[in-house]
This record gives sequence, structure tokens and C-alpha cells, in this order.
Amino acid sequence: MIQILDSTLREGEQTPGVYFSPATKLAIAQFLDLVGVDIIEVGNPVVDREIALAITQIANAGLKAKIGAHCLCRIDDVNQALDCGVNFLGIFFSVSQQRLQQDYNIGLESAIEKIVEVITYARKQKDNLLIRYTPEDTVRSPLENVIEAAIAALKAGANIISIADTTGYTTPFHPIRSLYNYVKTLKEELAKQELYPQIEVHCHNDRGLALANALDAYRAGVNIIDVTVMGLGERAGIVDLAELLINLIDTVEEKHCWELSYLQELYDLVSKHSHISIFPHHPVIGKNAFTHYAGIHVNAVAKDEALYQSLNPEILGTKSSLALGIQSGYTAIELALQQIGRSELIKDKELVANILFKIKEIAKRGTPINIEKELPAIVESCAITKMITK
Ligand code: HCA
Ligand code: CU
Repeated sequence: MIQILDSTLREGEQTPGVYFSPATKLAIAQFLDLVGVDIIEVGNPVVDREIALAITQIANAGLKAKIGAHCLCRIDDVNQALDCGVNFLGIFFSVSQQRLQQDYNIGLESAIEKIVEVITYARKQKDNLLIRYTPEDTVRSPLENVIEAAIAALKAGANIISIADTTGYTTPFHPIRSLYNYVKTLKEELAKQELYPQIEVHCHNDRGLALANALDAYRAGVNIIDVTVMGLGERAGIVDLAELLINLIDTVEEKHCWELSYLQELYDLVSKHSHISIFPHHPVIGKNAFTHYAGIHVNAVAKDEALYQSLNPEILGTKSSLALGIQSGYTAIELALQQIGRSELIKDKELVANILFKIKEIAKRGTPINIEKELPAIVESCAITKMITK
């Protein structure tokens, strides 16, 4: 069964301007657990004392998900992570000659020695620890280096190899640069060594292809996919949790345990604390995701919602809705009147026509019309005008 690693608290907090306090992190983690993600990556304890505190609190909160820390390939960092009580540890280190030379002034062999030393050490500290090794910027690093480092990491005790598309470089259907190819090749190369680890993907969205690439990797049999709420993260962020789940529920063969009805509250919480609003047309979660507007659409969905909906809003614990504006027709006004408990007015065709005319006028202000709050007054003013003109 495909597993989801949520990194809202780690990668997501790498969104410029975003800060989640330990209490907020715990609340977000609790919602992620209710949604049913498998692993919650909380952060790198070396970055700040508060992050170490948040990891410790979440690791002790009795959640079903595995709780993870993220750290560089250093014994000290591993110790700090393990002190937080995690059962998942992500260790990352580059295998690109250029990067190793520029940043650390070492070659590949020394890098691999370091990776082996640190992973062997981590494994000795905790038997049941899940250890992930990520060759940073995996997909742009020489494949032979990735394979050599992955084999060494696995032999030293790592359980998972993550393919990081750190710069959003891959693209589906490309003969070479696709994650489908990458996952297949890595699995085949490791199988030659009789190594069958779990494979994870971490897809950045620089080209707007993070979700497409993640699904491409899924098609190739990847085991774990990284996501964040709202797709938060460095630069253009990574895969969005809700968008991935809504695509996987139709695809996974086994019965899944994701509880999508918690997504809205989770997204509202993250939006509030990140001070980043959810755009209205955001798939699944946006306020317009199940709202019908133009006359032709509203007419059709009044008969059968499936005519303009391939998703059932009930799985998200929500219902479809109606918007009023310049695109509206008579049916929308009738439905809106029903919504505010004034269905007795529907038979007055002249009044309905006047309300529609007025709605189209108001719509020119260019902001949404709130049916509950604004329609009653619009109805009254149209009724009065009608009385006066008679
Ligand atoms: C980072 C880079 C990273 C790491 C992913 C991983 C990436 O911000 O440290 O350790 O699995 O995109 O490569 O997020
Ligand atoms: Cu990343």
C-alpha cells in the first residue's frame, strides 16, 4: 500500500515567512494523524531549540503515524534527533561531485564513508528506527554515484532510499528525465545487489509538475510519496496533500484508510497559521471547488450534480453550492431563494426576473455575492420597487 509522508512541519516551514509554534505544530500533527498520513516529518532539531521541542512533543503525543526528524549526515545531528524520541530519521547528503567539492571540500568516496559511518551509528542506537537516506538533488546527480551511495547506505542499515527532485527538474513521459524511469532503474540496480528497500519520492513543483511526477513515480511502484498541506515548501513548494489523496483514492487497489473529511479543517488551520490563503479554485479544498455558477452549469446540476462534477463532495464532508453573479440565469435565482427560505417567491416570475437583473448589476463590483447575507436585502428592494411601480 502506498504510504504518505507529510512534511508540512519541515519542508512547509521552509516557505518564506512561515513559522509554526510548537503548539501549532502539535495541532497540525494531530489533524495529519486523523487524515491518516503514515509518517509526519517534523523538522531538523539542529535548526532551533523550539523545533527540537516540537519534535519531542509530537513524538510523545501517542499518534498512529511515525514521527520523524530530518538531519544532515552528522553524528551530532543524529544524536539530537534521537534525543527527541523519533521512530523515523531522514538523513540527507549530496553525492554530486561538484556540490561535495564546493560545499564540503570532499570527494565521493569520503562522502560515502561519512554516510556509512552516520547510518551505522544511527542503526546501533535504535533497532526499530526507520532510517531514510536521501542523496540530495538525486535526479541531477550522476546515477552511478546515487546507486553506489544507496547500496552503501542500505548495507549500513538504512530502510528507505528517497529520490529527491530537489529542483523540480523531472517531467513525466520524458525518455530520460522521468521519475517513472528513475524509480524503475533504481529498483532494478538495487535488486541486482539483492537489496529491496522502500523507495520514496520528494517532488518539488518548480515546473508545476510535482503532482504529475509523484503519480508517475507511483505508476512505477514507489512506496512513499512526500507531500505538504497547500503544497508549501521552498520556492514553488512540493506535492499538495489533498490533491495527491484525491487522485490516489481512485487508483489504489487496496482499501485505503484516509479520512478526507478532516482535510478542510487541517487546511484552514495551516492557512491561518501560515498567513497564506487558500486560493478559491484550489482543487478539493478551495471555496469554489464544488461551487457551480454559470447558468448552463446551474441548470444541469439542478437535475444531476454529476453532470458537472466528477468528485463527490460528500467524501470531503461537504456539499456542492451555488454562486450568483453576471453569469447567472433564472434557475440560480430560484435555487438561491430556496436556500434563504423564500421559495414562495419563485412563482412570481416578474420578481425573479428583477432579482436576476439586480444581481447582474451588483456583480459588476467584481467580488462574490454572499447569498445568505446579501440576497434577503436584494429581494426586499426588488419587492418594494415592484410595489411602487404597480
Ligand atoms: C532540504 C532539501 C530537501 C531534502 C529532502 C530529503 C530536498 O530542504 O533540505 O531529505 O529527503 O528537496 O532535497 O527538501
Ligand atoms: Cu525539498
